[in-house]
Amino acid sequence: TQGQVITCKAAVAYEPNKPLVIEDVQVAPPQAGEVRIKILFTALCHTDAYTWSGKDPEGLFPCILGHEAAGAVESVGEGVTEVQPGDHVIPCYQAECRECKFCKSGKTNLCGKVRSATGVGVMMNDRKSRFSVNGKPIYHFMGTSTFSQYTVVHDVSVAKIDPKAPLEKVCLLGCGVPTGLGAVWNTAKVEPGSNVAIFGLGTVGLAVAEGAKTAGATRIIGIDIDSKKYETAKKFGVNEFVNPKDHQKPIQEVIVDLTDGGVDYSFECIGNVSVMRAALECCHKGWGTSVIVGVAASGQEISTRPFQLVTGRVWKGTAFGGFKSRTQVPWLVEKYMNKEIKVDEYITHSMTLGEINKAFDLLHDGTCLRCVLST
Ligand code: NAD
Ligand code: AHE
Ligand code: ZN
Repeated sequence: TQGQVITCKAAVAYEPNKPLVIEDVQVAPPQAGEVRIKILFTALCHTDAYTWSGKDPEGLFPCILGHEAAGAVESVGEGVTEVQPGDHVIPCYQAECRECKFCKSGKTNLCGKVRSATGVGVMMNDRKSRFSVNGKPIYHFMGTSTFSQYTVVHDVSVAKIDPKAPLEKVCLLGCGVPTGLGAVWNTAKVEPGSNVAIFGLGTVGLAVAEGAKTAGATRIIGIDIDSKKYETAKKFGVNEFVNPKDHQKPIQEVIVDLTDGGVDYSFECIGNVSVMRAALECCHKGWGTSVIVGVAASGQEISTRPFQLVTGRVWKGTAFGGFKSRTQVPWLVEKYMNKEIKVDEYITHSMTLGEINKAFDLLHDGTCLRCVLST
């Protein structure tokens, strides 16, 4: 198949919110600096649903969504040296080129090399898509497009992993789990003995809990409007639970009262701008730090009284938990293999690519954390 167009099945999003269509898609060979990957397993993340909803200004249609996956390299383009056919890999929507201003800064995991292309659904080389259906181009998404049996990505967006790692599990290390762990370890840098509040106990919030537990946090307070979330959350380290619906007062006041003035760290893992405000305002005066992890829709804005920051609270955000993807995803895979981090526990459902619309329905069901599709 090397050097040839591959025809395979992919789930195409033709229009916002219209069911995805399983199509025969043509996938062009990788050009210079590109890698064609046979996707074996892909999970769904709420960010896919967000873009599908039409609220993401970077969501272009028709496109192939998906960004949490694992597979094997099928072929590589000219000049690609770090991976070869057969290597097991995780596509990384957050690239790492190790050469750009961002990568060299030592201050961020964001990478500038291919971002201008991945935000508009094309490849860097020729600003075109490698996907088509009957000659009509289909946009890429987040530089990954994993809801397909084959995809083409930039070489700076590929993490080569231990071939012994079970791909049906470690596909989760492409997004949600690292995001939560890294929000605690890299972005907030939670110290032992800290009090932590987590707003939203989906996969991302639970991974924050796991990160907080391993960082030695003392009180890990989970906040969710679905009380059923507490039972599962306990297994990830949450040791107190508050449902905002059980209280008359604003939730930030409830947390401040519970914690003698506020928490040391809070995390917003929902994507709701009023909860982002509450998460900042439940932080302790003088030092409390709040990290925004959830993705809010285009056009939404955050607000608070500047006095909240004047008096020492800190407002931050995180993308992919601050992890340098190509370097650290393989390290996270090793941590999983050594049983130092959970992954299996986040997988509540398994299906096939053909059942993807059913899998999207499940995202809105409180019992689903991650659904893994075999392609
Ligand atoms: P999820 O939907 O599984 O979890 C959200 C949880 O929040 C649910 O348990 C829900 O009951 C709860 N919730 C909803 N409204 C609430 C409210 N007002 N108060 C308290 N709880 C409330 O989602 P997820 O997969 O865990 O993802 C969470 C967010 O993180 C999404 O916005 C996703 O797009 C984003 N995300 C960001 C990054 C990043 O790099 N920054 C990476 C992955 C995901
Ligand atoms: N395209 C959206 C923003 C989406 C967003 O914030 N994405 C997160 C990852 S979410 C993964 O589930 C991210 O890492 N952003 C950094 C980046 O460079 O995209 C919009 O609203 O425009
Ligand atoms: Zn995601």
